[in-house]
Amino acid sequence: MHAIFVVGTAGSGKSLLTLNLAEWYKTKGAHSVAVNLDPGALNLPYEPDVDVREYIDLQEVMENYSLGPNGAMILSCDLIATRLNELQDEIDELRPDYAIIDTPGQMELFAYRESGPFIVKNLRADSKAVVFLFDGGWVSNPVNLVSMTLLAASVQLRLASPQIPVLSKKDLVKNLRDVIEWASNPTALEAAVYSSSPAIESLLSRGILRSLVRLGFGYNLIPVSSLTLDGMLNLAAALSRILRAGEEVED
Ligand SMILES: Nc1nc2c(ncn2[C@@H]2O[C@H](COP(=O)(O)OP(=O)(O)OP(=O)(O)O)[C@@H](O)[C@H]2O)c(=O)[nH]1
Ligand SMILES: [Mg+2]
Repeated sequence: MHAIFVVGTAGSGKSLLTLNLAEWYKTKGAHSVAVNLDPGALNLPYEPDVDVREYIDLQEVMENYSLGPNGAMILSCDLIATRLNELQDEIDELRPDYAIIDTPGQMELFAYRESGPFIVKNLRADSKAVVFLFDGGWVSNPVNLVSMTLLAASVQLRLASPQIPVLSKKDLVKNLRDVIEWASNPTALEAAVYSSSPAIESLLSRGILRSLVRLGFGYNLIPVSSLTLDGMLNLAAALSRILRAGEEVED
């Protein structure tokens, strides 16, 4: 079984992409399952085959621990790790080729606390990949793209698994060529930041941009639209390369 974790900031398109990836593999004749790891999910665009909400009920966590909605969400995300065995058993019983795993809406509760790294590390699979979404509705501005680039790098550090950077909501991005170029070429990104925000003068901003250039730090974004399905083929090809390589390493 290959495990694909779909990670990204709130509203970046994780759940819809989970649905599309699961459907994509099904149409290719593979057996895929959609796993919901978001205890706070209210309306999912797919029917999860495995659902963390069967084990962790946000309302119950609020009542049992006398917490407000934010505290309950933090604790619920922490509790995901305690249910790994049950989730693993459920997934294994379905004997999928691919498990597409939709992660909590508030990414920081997954990636920056303990449960996300624990689940990614300890879920048993032949190979694993993380799909990190750069929200296409947000990164068309170069300053926003800089912060998303830093976020992607820090999430990669936290989850310590091969990461595929995806530009979500491709259909909404008017300056697609620019965004792709900026993301992969830090010198171009630096120039775009200065031309769009000449007032960026703080030493920190300059230092961050200089560091990206010095490190040659960039991402080859794969643009994908979950509405038109444009880009799914490229994403599936990138996943296949990473998952196959992961399998060889584990052999
Ligand atoms: N135009 C467009 N809208 C999209 C695309 N993908 C997702 N959306 C919309 O973006 C919103 C959020 O999508 P979700 O798939 O729920 O995103 P999410 O990351 O799971 O959201 P949370 O779990 O709430 O953080 C919804 O209104 C989707 O219809 C896309 O490719 N194109
Ligand atoms: Mg979601």
